[in-house]
Amino acid sequence: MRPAQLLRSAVHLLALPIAACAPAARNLIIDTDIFSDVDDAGALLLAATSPKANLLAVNINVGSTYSALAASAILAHYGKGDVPIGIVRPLANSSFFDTYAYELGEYASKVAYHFGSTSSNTSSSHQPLLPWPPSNAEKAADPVSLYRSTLSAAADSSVTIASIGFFENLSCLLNSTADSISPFNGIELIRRKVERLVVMGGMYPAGREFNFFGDDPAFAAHVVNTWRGLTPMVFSGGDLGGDVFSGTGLMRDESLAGKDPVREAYLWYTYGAARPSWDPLTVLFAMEGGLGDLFEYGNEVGYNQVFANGSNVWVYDEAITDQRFLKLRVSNETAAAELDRLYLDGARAASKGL
Ligand SMILES: *[C@@H]1O[C@H](CO)[C@@H](O)[C@H](O)[C@H]1NC(C)=O
Ligand SMILES: *[C@@H]1O[C@H](CO)[C@@H](O)[C@H](O)[C@H]1NC(C)=O
Ligand SMILES: *[C@@H]1O[C@H](CO)[C@@H](O)[C@H](O)[C@H]1NC(C)=O
Ligand SMILES: *[C@@H]1O[C@H](CO)[C@@H](O)[C@H](O)[C@H]1NC(C)=O
Ligand SMILES: *[C@@H]1O[C@H](CO)[C@@H](O)[C@H](O)[C@H]1NC(C)=O
Ligand SMILES: CC(=O)N[C@H]1CO[C@H](CO)[C@@H](O)[C@@H]1O
Repeated sequence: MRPAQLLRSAVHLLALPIAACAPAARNLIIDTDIFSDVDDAGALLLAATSPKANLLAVNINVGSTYSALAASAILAHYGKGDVPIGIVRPLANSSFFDTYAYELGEYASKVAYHFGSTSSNTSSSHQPLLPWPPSNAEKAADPVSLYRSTLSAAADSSVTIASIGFFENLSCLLNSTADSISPFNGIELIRRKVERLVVMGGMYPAGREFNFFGDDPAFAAHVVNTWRGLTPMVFSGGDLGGDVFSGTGLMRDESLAGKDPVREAYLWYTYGAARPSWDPLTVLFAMEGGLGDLFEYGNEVGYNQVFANGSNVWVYDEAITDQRFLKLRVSNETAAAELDRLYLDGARAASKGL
């Protein structure tokens, strides 16, 4: 991108959202692959504890019973045990193991087990929605039904969807037809109810990233390419969060030892090392009315094209002005420090029963 373009885009953005009287809390649906990386747990902590988010639903796009129970235990710990959870079928008792580096440990089943029991020793008085044993995961909703009912019940143009994993559920939502939940098909529901889609996936302005190719890349391509023109879309790429290492503040706070599910999840997964922040940064952006202090946009015009092989490229088309990709406006240290502050604030408030 030419520098002049960048400058124009920065000026344009300053004028945009901050003045627009944002509601106290944004309606948010999170679509997560909480399983193979712990940053989904950090993202759920943020969404569950931020006053800026009104978490309406969490959909899980990996079919592990532990993922459903872990998400449920995390939400319940932060006082959001009543937020409905959907998960893809079929389910299996599958756990993620140390596959390509020592640092990447299993955490979902441990969170599910240690924080999902009814005799949970957390300080929260809220019972998890889906407590241990894993068979309780079958009680989670069907993701497409959960999307349809949540969107139907929401005010028009009021819902932000943050996609921080794979795309099968969103693809199914797009393909869904009128039913007993709503007379509108998926595309009409999205057009009416969704304010914008915020996607963690891809590389900007071009490249190849796990969330687009890691499952079936055809679903990513279907969602991103079909969504064009339905609502604004904002993309947070592998390049954005990959260099922002967070979680150490939470892991080092001994006063939370054994008490906070996300703190323990980070320790079980990274053995104390900070972790890239793809999903937390994406959710942080999604909860903001505007750009907030950490972000700027990397483009002014054009759209994201995703190929069937999971690669993506930004197409600079002057006619399309409702898609953006994010860049950090601050250093990676500043962004990581802000995430660490928010994790700690949320975890400490929950541990005090606030
Ligand atoms: C998971 O394991 C439990 C026993 O802990 C069993 O009852 C359940 O059927 C298993 N679920 C699946 C999907 O294999
Ligand atoms: C949705 O429909 C498109 C074709 O319109 C298809 O390519 C895609 O696989 C469908 N999604 C799912 C999840 O079946
Ligand atoms: C910032 O980026 C540098 C270079 O990639 C990296 O070594 C460092 O760990 C990062 N710091 C944080 C706090 O993310
Ligand atoms: C909570 O207590 C149970 C048994 O009472 C124990 O197995 C579990 O490890 C504890 N959880 C944590 C996170 O310390
Ligand atoms: C993916 O497909 C696109 C379009 O066909 C192509 O340009 C690109 O080279 C492919 N990428 C890979 C990694 O195969
Ligand atoms: C179905 C589909 O829906 N895709 C996955 C996401 O959720 C649906 C249920 O709505 C599962 O059947 C799919 O496996």
